[in-house]
Amino acid sequence: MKLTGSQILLESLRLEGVDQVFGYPGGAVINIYDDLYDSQIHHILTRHEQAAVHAADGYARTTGKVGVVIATSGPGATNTVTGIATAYMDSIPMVIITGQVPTALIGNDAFQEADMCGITRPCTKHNFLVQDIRDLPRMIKEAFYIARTGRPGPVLIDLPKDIQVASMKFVYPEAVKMRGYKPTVEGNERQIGKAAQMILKAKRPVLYVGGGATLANVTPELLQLTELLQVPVTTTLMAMAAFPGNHSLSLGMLGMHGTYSANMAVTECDLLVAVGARFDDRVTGRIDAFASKAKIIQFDIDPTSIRKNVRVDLPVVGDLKSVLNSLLTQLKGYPQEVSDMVHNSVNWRADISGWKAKHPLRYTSSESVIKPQYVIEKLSELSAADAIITTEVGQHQMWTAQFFQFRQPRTFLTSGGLGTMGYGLPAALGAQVAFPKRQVIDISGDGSFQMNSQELATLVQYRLPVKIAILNNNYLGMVRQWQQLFFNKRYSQTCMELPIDFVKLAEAYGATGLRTDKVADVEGVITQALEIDGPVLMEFKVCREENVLPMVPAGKGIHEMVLAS
Ligand SMILES: Cc1ncc(C[n+]2csc(CCOP(=O)(O)OP(=O)(O)O)c2C)c(N)n1
Repeated sequence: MKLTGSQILLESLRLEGVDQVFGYPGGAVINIYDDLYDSQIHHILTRHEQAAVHAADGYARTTGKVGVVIATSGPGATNTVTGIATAYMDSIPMVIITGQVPTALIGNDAFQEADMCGITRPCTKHNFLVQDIRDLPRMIKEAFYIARTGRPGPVLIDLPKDIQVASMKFVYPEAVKMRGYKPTVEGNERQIGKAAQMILKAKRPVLYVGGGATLANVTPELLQLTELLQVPVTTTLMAMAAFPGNHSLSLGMLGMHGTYSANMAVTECDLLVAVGARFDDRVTGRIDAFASKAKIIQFDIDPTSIRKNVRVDLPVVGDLKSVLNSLLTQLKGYPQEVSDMVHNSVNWRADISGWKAKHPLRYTSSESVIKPQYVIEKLSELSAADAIITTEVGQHQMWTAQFFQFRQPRTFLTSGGLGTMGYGLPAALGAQVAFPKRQVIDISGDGSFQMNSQELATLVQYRLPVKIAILNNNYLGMVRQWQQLFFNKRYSQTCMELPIDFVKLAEAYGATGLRTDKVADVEGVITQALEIDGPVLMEFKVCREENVLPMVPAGKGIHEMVLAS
């Protein structure tokens, strides 16, 4: 039987196991939307294409599946770019389908034409312009394969309108044959053996865990490794939920707003084992001071991430699951050496306990004004163990990383690489679509919330009970903090004085709004919000000039922290 291009697309999505897509229609995808009308695939209509991409991203981060987006040509497609770049920087598997003007008009400045392959080349793992319907099934197959294998990432398929309406006999390829794309799966056993020997000799080791650990689902292996070797673990922002924050060997986050103990441990360690982490500049601070006393082992699926930012003594390229399992097997072959190593690193763990006790994460609490950190502690305390937390970008994001205790993998969704304000609400939407029964909470600043607040409408339309906690300081707080510390308090364009009534805004969309400026009410507001069976916006009027500390000033080593007094 012959199928049209748009039918082929939907049938291929079905064969890839896709039952949920996010998108926004338009002339250049109207045929796809017409076929969607009869299809079993669920579609969520967001209010903005950027939000559709973040929603698919949130869906992908919580489920581990490939998120799928459909947008029309021209402005619809260009609206997806921030979402695509966000997913690209955080290695999130996604397939974005954009409509395109008919092939004969491409390059003619046709109505609603944009060169999406050109525009997204630097922010996609790969992209395809379909110029012949006979290529369509293969390109879709390859797009999903590329998105989910190796280091995952977004793949774009630009689909001209004439190809959506053309038809042919449909056969979906069974296998992918791509020359030049060979995602490494198994790590080299000899290299892993060398890593095991280096680890067994270490006296002051640290595991430095990044977002790759979440993507590879290696929380159980990390727990085994740390418990076998009694090695302390620090995570990046992206990996906060990949290792339980309440574990006695957890150091919390490292880097610019990391804990004192994590930053000191990395500075003083003799062996740093990086697991799916890319040595981002927010993590390393001044490179020459970063782990300068240590040998570095780097485990990563992506060969181009190896030695990109720092010198590495031993690289191991491979899927983290297989690499860590083979490392564990090898280590278990040396029980005496393992126990010697644990014994030899006793003083190291004592040093670390000392650092933790000397400078725990802290803030000055207040009876009269709500401290943002307090709200986050309460959210952490009152929410379910499997609650999914998203954030926007700014101070509230860092306070969430510092004061929320994450207990399970894939429960913390945040834009780590690109740092996209407006990410959290649509990502929460996508997570709630994936898990309708779990608590999903977006922790937001007043500035970031206004970047995609229109998605309140989507929450209400689809009855998605996302809870939003706005820590309202009437400032673009994180920028204000820098202006305070480094620009002599010249608060240029960071004050949002307009008294927006967020409660009324929530109500205008048909959601519930709650507000407080009283410390004593914080707990009650959160409890009430979590009990309400629908979307709720909580506005907490917080201390306006609170700062995120510790902080490593730009250009300093991570041991040169400004600490909370
Ligand atoms: C789309 C986008 N524009 C600008 C920035 C730069 N930026 C980073 S944090 C920040 C302030 C965020 O303010 P708010 O959302 O109110 O959160 P707060 O820092 O007050 O918690 C800005 C403007 C950004 N990260 N993303």
